[in-house]
Amino acid sequence: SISYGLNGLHINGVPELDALIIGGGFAGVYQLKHLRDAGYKVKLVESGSDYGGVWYWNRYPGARVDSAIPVYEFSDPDLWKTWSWKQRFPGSAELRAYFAHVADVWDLRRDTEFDAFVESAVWNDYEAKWTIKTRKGDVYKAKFFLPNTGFAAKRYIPDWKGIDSFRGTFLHPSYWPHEEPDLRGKKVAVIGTGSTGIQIATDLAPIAGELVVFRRTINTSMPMRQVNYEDGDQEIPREDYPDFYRGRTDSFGGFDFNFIGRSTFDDGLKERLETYEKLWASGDFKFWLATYHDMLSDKYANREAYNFWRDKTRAKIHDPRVRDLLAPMNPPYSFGCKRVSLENGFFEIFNEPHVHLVDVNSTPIEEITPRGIKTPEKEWEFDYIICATGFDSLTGGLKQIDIRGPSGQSLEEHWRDATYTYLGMSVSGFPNMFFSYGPQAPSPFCNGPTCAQLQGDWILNLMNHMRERGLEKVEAERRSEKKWRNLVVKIANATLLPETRSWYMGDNIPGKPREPLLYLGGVPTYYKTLGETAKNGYTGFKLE
Ligand code: N01
Repeated sequence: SISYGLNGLHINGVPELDALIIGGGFAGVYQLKHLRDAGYKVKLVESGSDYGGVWYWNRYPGARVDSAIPVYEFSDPDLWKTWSWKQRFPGSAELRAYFAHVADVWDLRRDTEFDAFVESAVWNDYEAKWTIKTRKGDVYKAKFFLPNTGFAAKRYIPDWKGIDSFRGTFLHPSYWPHEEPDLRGKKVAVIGTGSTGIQIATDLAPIAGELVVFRRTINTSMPMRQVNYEDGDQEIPREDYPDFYRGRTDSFGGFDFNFIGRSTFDDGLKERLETYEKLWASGDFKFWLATYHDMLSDKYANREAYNFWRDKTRAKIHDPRVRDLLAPMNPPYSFGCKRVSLENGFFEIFNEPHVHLVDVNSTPIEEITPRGIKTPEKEWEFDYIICATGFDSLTGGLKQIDIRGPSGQSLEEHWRDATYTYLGMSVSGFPNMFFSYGPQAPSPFCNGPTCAQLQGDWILNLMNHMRERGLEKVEAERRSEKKWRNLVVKIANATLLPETRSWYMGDNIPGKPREPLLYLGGVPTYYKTLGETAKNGYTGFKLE
């Protein structure tokens, strides 16, 4: 039966959509607003109870973005003219407030379904539509399936013996309880020193009774240089915002800065140190992504950067053992080839007598016990174990949904041995499906809102192109995704990244294929490639 419900056309009770979007983060909400404005019937489905994406989930103490304002927001004047930030690097609660503002200004709620985890999406070739089902039993049909699951939708907890036996509270930071646990005076373990682990440890050190950080690999964190804004005060004048936002796609990382046009050893020692000092003092990711252009590709240039970081960092740490563990004289991997984090006093916490550092390389976690954590050295007792061990990044969030194309093959099967995408947004055998901030795009090397906008605009333009021509189906050709994968690998191999074990290479998840998971050609080249593909009638795709 066909009926028109409050929300439009339903066939046999199933809502018929032009597009179903997964995810209430930057990419998802951008697409909801712009697809709807273009006249498409769209629904956004989100497993959380509100907008924010990673910022909805990551509520742990110290959770804070490490891209500065105003780069980390949408470019729409309707939003920034009516919004003022309190800090240069806002915390997760302020980011959620921003998302609520976006939802109001863009009137998003009427087309959003929360608390709905999409568990399957199956393509029906006869209807040229996806059938999408949520865990709570809702079913949708949509011409386009746009899973914006982001890069961190699937948490990773190592398979330690005894986790269930622990009598205290065991937490993964991305699923932090909405009712804030009171950690004052408690014995707390933080396992992992990625961006999450260092933020939590820094925030908990002043309040915990005892804090033990279990670390495996160094984190080459750099000073964040937080700034508190007075009322309405912002980093740059608002009249400059339009130019500022236009400039984001000219920057390698989608920021407001770029690598400098010189190699490390073009400068003599004195000039080089001056340059490093200047980058260091400005905070942000400048010492990583606004430095000499050969830093990530030349091992001598890279070592020079590491030495500078090392000396600055060692000077902050009193205990020689801790100093050697957190900032060793020789780097265990190339600087910047694992995610660099921004810190606000992380290294100094180890100068406090109640904060301890355990090196899991020499004293591994043998098991979680009812009382705490057992290493070969001793059994540590804890009230809380915070497992900041990261995510099955980039591919995990997509592979955990049962997505099946016309052949019946699932995405998980298609990607079992190696990831294939075309343009980091589409996959052969999966028509009318586009994801953003996923594998083989600049994703983790691109500021989130920049990527959400440029990929969202490209998807919308493609949908418009098809609508104008009465086309029903678009699918990446197999040879285009093979070529794209080869390009992604080739670019990565011209850098030092593949030599380092990191989640950029899939190394953090046991059994995950080892491969470069991101496009390292930079945002300007990626943006140009997307533009050229569109201009030439969407080369590399079959359109019917
Ligand atoms: O996760 P991670 P994350 N035994 O994978 C360790 C973004 N983010 O949640 O390095 C012991 O980086 C692991 O050790 P190693 C950002 O893009 C942004 O911290 O693999 N330790 C590592 O130290 C970031 O990169 C923000 O040797 C184990 C840690 O756990 C991404 O999210 C804030 C272990 C995992 O670090 C993920 O960050 C937070 C084991 N068996 C996150 N397994 C901001 O914007 C893993 N580890 C600031």
